[in-house]
Amino acid sequence: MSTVEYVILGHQNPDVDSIVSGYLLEKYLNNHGYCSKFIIPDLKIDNENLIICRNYGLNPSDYQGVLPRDEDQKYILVDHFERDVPGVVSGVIDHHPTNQEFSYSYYRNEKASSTASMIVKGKEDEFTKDEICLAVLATMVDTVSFHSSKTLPEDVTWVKEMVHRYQLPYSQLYQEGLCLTNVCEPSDFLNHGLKVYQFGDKQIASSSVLLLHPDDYKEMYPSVFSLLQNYVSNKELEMFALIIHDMTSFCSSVYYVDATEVRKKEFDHFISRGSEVIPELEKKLYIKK
Ligand SMILES: [Mn+2]
Repeated sequence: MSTVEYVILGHQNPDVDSIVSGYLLEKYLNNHGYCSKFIIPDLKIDNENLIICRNYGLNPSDYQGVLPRDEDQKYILVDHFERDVPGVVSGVIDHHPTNQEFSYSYYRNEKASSTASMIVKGKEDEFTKDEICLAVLATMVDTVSFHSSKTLPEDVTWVKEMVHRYQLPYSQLYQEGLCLTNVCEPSDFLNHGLKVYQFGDKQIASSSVLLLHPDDYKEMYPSVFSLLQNYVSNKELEMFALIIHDMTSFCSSVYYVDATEVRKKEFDHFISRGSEVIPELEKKLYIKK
């Protein structure tokens, strides 16, 4: 039997917010008398996310491990609200509001700039300066330094307050938040920020890249699209959404790829995958059914 009361999980292919949230929630719960353990079951953690976390004193590799096999094991999901686990999901802390209803014992899913800020905000005194810096870092990265439409004004105010109170290196954190993608080959477009979403019996996948000048990569696009179409067929997906953010104009393009065609849609702002692209696709999938 497992001795851990709660296993904390970030989403698959965890980003900075998932990693930081898992780490901070473990600390918080254990300081409050629970026995919780943050585990990253992914065999591989995205290199950019590894580097950025390590630069701020958190080594994600320390949390990689195998999930307990106990079918009574309780799980808390951070930064996502749904997941197949070898036990029971009993809690969720997330910032991807959905209309779906769940029967988890604890469910908190609200509009927020990051899950990490939800965990820390209002409880700052329970965290160290370094931990607060990590929560600010996760917020900068998740909102692309406040350029994402999911940025909440009150979270900008909160970050400014934390920077002031704890003398955090704001311009450095701002740069980190822009997270330009290092694209060298077509597969980088497929793999960067790759996430798979399950809606009923249908699956869609999505990736996103952040480029200073997307037009510089135009020659690579035909091979990128054929790669994505192969991926859609092989994985039997309904759709793949490739999101390209232009980090000069802060506009985005989405390429909707299915087995037969590629459609492009341009947006006049920096779109959020979690609160714009995916919900729109989810609606379409349900209408189709
Ligand atoms: Mn997040």
